[in-house]
Amino acid sequence: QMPHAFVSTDRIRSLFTEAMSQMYRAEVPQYGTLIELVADVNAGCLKNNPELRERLAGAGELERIDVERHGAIRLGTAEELFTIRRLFAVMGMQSVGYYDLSVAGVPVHSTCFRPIDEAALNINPFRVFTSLLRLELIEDEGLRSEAEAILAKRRIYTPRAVALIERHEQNGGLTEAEATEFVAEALETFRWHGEATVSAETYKRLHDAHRLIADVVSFKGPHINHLTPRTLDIDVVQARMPERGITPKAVIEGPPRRHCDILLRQTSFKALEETIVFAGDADAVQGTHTARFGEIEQRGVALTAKGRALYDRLLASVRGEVQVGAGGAKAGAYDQELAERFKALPDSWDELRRQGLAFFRYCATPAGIAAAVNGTLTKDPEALIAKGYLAFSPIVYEDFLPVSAAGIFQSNLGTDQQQNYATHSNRDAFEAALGATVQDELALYAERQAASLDAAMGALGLAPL
Ligand code: OOG
Ligand code: NI
Repeated sequence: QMPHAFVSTDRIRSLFTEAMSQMYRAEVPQYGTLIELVADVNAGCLKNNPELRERLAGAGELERIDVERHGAIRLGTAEELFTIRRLFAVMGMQSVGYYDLSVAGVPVHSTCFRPIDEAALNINPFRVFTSLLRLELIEDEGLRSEAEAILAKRRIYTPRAVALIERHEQNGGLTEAEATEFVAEALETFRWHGEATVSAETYKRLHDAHRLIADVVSFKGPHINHLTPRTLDIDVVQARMPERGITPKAVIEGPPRRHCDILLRQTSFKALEETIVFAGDADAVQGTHTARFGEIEQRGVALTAKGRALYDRLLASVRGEVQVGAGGAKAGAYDQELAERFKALPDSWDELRRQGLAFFRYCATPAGIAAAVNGTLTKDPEALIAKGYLAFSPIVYEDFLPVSAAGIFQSNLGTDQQQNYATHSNRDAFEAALGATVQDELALYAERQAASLDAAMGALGLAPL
């Protein structure tokens, strides 16, 4: 029997990424301007840094530099989250990591939907930061049940999108024609609707409870609220945004600029104020809503639990010392303090590796393979590295950072003010809604590192460690 002519989930993800990018550029022209600035800066970096160009070309990354790396949506109900998991599965994306944003004053918890295996990440690493509103954090009971009732009525997926998700689940894939249709149908969920589903009065009450609650509850669907291309020099893009009439947030989130990039650095431009029309009376009442923005990211090596603990400690110490205020006060002092304190984290690939602070991919070198032909080699990886028989390169961090995400949220809720206060996270409720457990990102990096080392040892004629 002929195998089904299914297209790969990687291809569906690529088609979807492209369609979403086109849609968002048309909806938010300032995002198009940001993309142009990023492309200019990336081109300049590659021109001035042949070594970087060569490294990216070697990793097969040059053609994909300008492809978006992530986007974000905010969902309102458990059912919506349950279905989004199935929708993203059609594109080869799974839930990785649990982020509790309530600790930063944002009433959501979140996960990242992304490809997990290395080949899929190389083809298209697109991921979506997906948040679920925590209605239980609305204090006013009346408002809470009103919000629940409004959300219960909406249908954010087209019937055809749901049918195609089911077909994918039953048949194990989609044909090319089905995939094309699926992408168009799935895109509808992410589209912006300027017509609110609530009256001006209801919107105001939701907004007064939290701006984010108004954003999630007042509309027909979970509009994509930003897309994020990758930049090769985030500091330059941040500095040059105003030249193009774009207002960046006050500080770049994440680690400071370093020789060896770690984790994730990101910054965004402020959400736009857009005209909306409220539901209700015959006379359409107009208002404005701010939700949609643009962001850029620069990724570095994934840190181990030990490295991450050091990162978290250093970042917390900076934030304890300098709090960036509303309107960006003290941003300069924050940046300086960040650079200063992070000197405690080694800034060489070899030190990061030796101290077990970051994850690396190992491979046998041609010299090592040649030497293995002539005799048995030592099994000690450090000795093999010293001889030049075993090489290593950083594994890129593919996930998000909760403190940074909170900063991005805050900035786009109209303030750069950093807040730090604590409540309870509720991972069990999140996973119950999702209908699956979220995968542990550290375990995924550790597996990739171990698999690369086993393969490298095999290539050197040695049994796995
Ligand atoms: C998501 C904000 C977080 C990131 O890159 O950390 C985020 C949102 O505003 O919905 O996108
Ligand atoms: Ni983002």
